[in-house]
Amino acid sequence: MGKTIYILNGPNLNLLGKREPDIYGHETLADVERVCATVAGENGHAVRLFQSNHEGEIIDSIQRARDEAAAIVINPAAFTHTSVAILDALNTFEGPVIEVHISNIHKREAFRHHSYVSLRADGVIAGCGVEGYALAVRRICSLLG
Ligand code: DHK
Repeated sequence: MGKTIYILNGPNLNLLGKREPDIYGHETLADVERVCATVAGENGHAVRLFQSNHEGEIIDSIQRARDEAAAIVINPAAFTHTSVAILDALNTFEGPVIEVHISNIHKREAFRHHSYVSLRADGVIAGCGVEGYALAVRRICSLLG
């Protein structure tokens, strides 16, 4: 039976396509949603994409995922490097979690090299542009079977 995959996005990703396109590219979050839905659909699953600039709202969506989703793809954006609360929320979720970064955070400033979320993530994709989301959904689909 088809399952739901949550695609969660942190601060400033609502500006994807307009924000620092040299780093984050020209595609928008709507493009990300479309590609993720296609990959999930090919495997009989569905996606729900959510973005917030507010840490608490991301935590609320992770808690909702406990009831509504079989897996999570998350780009926590800047909260990657700061949020123990998002890590704690992800630790309450039982399904697979893949962490995505559009840019290669390891090639950037030192403060971006550490990720709290990686302590929970089953896989991490960085530096593949927005294509990283599709790769993450593909991986989730093979984990879900
Ligand atoms: C997005 C952000 O907004 C940054 O704060 C992260 C991440 C990197 C990305 O590459 O998708 O450091």
